[in-house]
Amino acid sequence: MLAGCLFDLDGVLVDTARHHFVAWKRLAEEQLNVSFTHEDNEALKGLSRVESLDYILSKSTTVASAEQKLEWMALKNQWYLNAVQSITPDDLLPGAQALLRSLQDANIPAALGSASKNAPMIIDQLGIGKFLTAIVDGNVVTLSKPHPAVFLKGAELLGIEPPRTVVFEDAQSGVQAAKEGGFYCVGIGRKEDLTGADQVVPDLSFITIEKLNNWLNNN
Ligand code: B16
Ligand code: MG
Repeated sequence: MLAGCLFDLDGVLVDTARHHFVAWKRLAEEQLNVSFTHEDNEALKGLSRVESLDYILSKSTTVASAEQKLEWMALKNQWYLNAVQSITPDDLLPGAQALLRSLQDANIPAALGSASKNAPMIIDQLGIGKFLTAIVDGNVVTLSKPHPAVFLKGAELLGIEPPRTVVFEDAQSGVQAAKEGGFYCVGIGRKEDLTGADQVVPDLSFITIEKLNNWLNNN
């Protein structure tokens, strides 16, 4: 039986990826004079802020001091925060609210497992804090995906075991983290982008508790 669920934030519950994209692209082009494509953005999904900046720097010849890197990260984050301040519950991705509600009604605990340091603010704006027993984010865990720390901490806080816990992830690094931690992983997106996921669905509207139990029982 399903013990609990761990949700990635960006790309699973809400689409903030496009705002990360616009802000990183602006930083890359305006400050570092390098291009930033949709493929680059795909590679950054699930990575921490500093890992994302390091990825962009690796495309340029710029050698940056630690101080300069902090300045660029603050600048990118300010642009990102300006963009996400208008997020409301209407921005929840398909099926997110219904699944969170049905888990709560069935007394199955849910937690957040995100790399984002902005997660608490976004959760507040989405109005879904009431459905989450724990929030594990980039402020709580420093080892980022594909390390399983963020999900292991979530399971620990919920008091549940990985094999009967389902992780929902949209990033390859997140799928790797989930499988490394021994979780059942449902990928959100396209099969070809999510190697190693136990199942892949387009969004959370394809998920019911009954379906999760069937998958776990046949695993
Ligand atoms: P922040 P997730 C991740 O969120 C994003 O996928 C990734 O693109 C971003 O760089 C990372 O959070 C850090 O975000 O700059 O807000 O701390 O997918 O793990 O929910
Ligand atoms: Mg994500």
